[in-house]
Amino acid sequence: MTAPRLNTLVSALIGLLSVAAAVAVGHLVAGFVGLGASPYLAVGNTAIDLTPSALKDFAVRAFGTYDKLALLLGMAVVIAAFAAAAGLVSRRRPQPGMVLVGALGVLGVLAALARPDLGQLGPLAPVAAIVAGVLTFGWLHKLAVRAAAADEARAAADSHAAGEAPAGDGEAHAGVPGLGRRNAGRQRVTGRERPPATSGRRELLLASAATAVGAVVVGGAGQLLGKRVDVQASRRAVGDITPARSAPAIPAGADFVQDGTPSFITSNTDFYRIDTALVVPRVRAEDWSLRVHGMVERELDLRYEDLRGRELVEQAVTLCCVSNEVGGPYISTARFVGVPLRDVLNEAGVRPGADQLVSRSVDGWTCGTPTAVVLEPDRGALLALAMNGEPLPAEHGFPVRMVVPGLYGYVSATKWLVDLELSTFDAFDAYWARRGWAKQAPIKTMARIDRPSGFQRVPAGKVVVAGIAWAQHKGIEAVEVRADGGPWVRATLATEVNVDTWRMWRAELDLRPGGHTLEARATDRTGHTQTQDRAEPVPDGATGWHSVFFTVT
Ligand SMILES: Nc1nc2c(c(=O)[nH]1)N[C@H]1C(S)=C(S)[C@@H](COP(=O)(O)O)O[C@H]1N2
Ligand SMILES: [Mo]
Repeated sequence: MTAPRLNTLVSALIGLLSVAAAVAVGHLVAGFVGLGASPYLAVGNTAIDLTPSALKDFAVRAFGTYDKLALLLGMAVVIAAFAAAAGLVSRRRPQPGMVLVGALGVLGVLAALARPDLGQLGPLAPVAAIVAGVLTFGWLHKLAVRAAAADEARAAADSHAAGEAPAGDGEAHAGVPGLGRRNAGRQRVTGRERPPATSGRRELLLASAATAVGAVVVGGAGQLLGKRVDVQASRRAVGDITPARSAPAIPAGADFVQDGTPSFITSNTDFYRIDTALVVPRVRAEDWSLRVHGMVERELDLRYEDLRGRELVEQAVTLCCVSNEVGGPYISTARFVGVPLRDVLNEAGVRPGADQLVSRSVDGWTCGTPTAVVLEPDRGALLALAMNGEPLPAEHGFPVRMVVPGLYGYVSATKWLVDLELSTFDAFDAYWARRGWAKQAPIKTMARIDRPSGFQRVPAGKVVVAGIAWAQHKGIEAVEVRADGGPWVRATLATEVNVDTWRMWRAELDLRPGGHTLEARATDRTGHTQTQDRAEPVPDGATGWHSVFFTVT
């Protein structure tokens, strides 16, 4: 007797459930060896690293800081489709589906091997996933075939008995629509020779439900285990980090919030976040250490308490991301507390020629900063421990990150920092340099219009225009605005806090009812006025004047 053909719903479901079991078991094992080893997350992280910059820019543009959620959901859809397909090509024999499910798991193994932060145990998680996925597939498939065969036998028995038994509903289908192969006609009341009506289906249904529930429980357990490294407890244990030298209080008049600018200090929850980490790295302060090595006189190995015991300084700094379009949102300001990075490098003794400081995060991300900039006495480069009066939030690099005023984040602001290597620009390309971004990336002088917003309708009369401007480490000299290509009007600048932070501005314009295009441009303290020429963020930051179209009614 040939094996029965499973119906589409059952076969697709077998594929989906086995992949769910695989992902869950992978996640459970990852709970022990590091959540990044979870096949789903490892594949996602590797996808991030392999994604061409252009696509990544698109993702950031389209989804903003939800780009990671978009990736995870997109992957879920693709994997689910693949899983269903694996089931559908196995309507008679389980082997094709088992091979496909195994192949999917191999992707996880490759991804785990490619992750720099997982160590040797990393591939265990996807290997366990493969075993779970393939076994589940074989098991469910066997049960489904048995159920379908029982159905067929029953149908045969029914047609055999047709005409003898009175028509009736019996326990037909047992409330399990779609499971097993549907019989052509209505079920008939059973004859003595008939095989047990629904035991095959019931077994399959139970097994499927058990697999689904098991996947949720097992996956959830992995998630809990993975988070047993309690970063929040470590942050609480760290407590208050008080600087020996506090930054001056932010003066009144440092922003024009009432006119539509952001507040001068960005709260930690509102602070923009950009990084390649799909799971926020979890490093406890008590486990943390920083190795300083490479072209140095003496290697250093610093613990968190070593840094904490030093003279800590506090500075307000505006960070911004090179991937900002003109007028973009990835810019924020915080008060950072930390150790002057210059002091640490001087203790290690930088050898001549080491023009690049390579910093590395616990998840393997790398960043190259000009050594000369970090060593400038008044640059204010920091190994930061705290942000706005609390230990760094996990998303912003707890326990220690770099902050270098005046340079875009990708060449200066390494989060979850664990390694500093003195090297050269010739010898090493950091993460984004390898992907076509410039090795040198000082922040470009820029103005952004925050109010009115694009296509806003504002009442006639004096129109208040407000925004931000930045030229970190140079300082803003002037901001000008104009409407419809008319004469430039000098904006009023808010109180300056320091040259490393943004500067708010406002102006009032008399505008007739109708549509208007506003433009703004900033001039920094070196006398440089930002260029009108439009350039994309790649390779070293967007240029051009921000413009906003709006309507006066
Ligand atoms: N470990 C790590 N650090 C990183 C990154 C990253 O991907 N990984 N991204 C950098 C980039 S591109 C920017 S703009 C800043 C953003 O810092 P924030 O998320 O605290 O705002 O972090 C930098 N530090
Ligand atoms: Mo960035």
